[in-house]
Amino acid sequence: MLTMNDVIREGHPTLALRSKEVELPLSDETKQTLKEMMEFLENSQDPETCEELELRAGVGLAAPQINISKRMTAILTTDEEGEKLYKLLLVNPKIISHSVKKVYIPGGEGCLSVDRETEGITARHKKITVRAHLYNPEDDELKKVEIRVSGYVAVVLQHEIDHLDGILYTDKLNEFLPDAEPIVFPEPEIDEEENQII
Ligand code: UDB
Ligand code: ZN
Repeated sequence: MLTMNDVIREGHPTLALRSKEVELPLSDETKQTLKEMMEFLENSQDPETCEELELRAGVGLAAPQINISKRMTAILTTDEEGEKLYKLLLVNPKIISHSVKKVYIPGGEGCLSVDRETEGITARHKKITVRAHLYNPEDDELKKVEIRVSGYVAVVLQHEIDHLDGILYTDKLNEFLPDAEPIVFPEPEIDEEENQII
């Protein structure tokens, strides 16, 4: 099981390398790593496991962050509306096209591999199309996919693909981004009667 002890931090040389393409078919060891990466994100988002293992609630993890310099990443997040779930294990992902429009997360990004507070925002393409191999641990199938995402999910994916290229968000901090728009996270609607989120 992966914990925060397995996550290497800013300054570790592996984080600055361009990771290597994963050879296909996937080895059993690589499949195991991919499963563990997703399990880490699931554990980190489970309030009890998160507290017990002292994890940070993660939405994405790239293999180089656990010191494996291979082009693969796990994503576990919803879109900014909280409507669609993205649970993806991607191998050799590549951005094949992107919008001209840019976005940023208003509060700045953060990273499981960065332990300090940072100031500034990071420009990302608003929409991207990614070609990759998608691994499904349930049926042990690997299939070619083209994934088109926008907004928050596109930001997460670009953050992870940057890790595969040895780039941290701290390499791309800006005070202002006049040509980019902030991503809007909708306020959760509160039901006055029950005091519950609809
Ligand atoms: C994260 N998590 O996992 F809006 F429920 C960040 C950390 C660094 C703060 C743990 C995160 O943004 N969680 C989150 C955000 C929400 C709602 C919610 C949980 N990453 C992944 C990472 O470091 N991958 O390498 C940082 C993100 C910042 C922007 C994209 C990835
Ligand atoms: Zn990161």
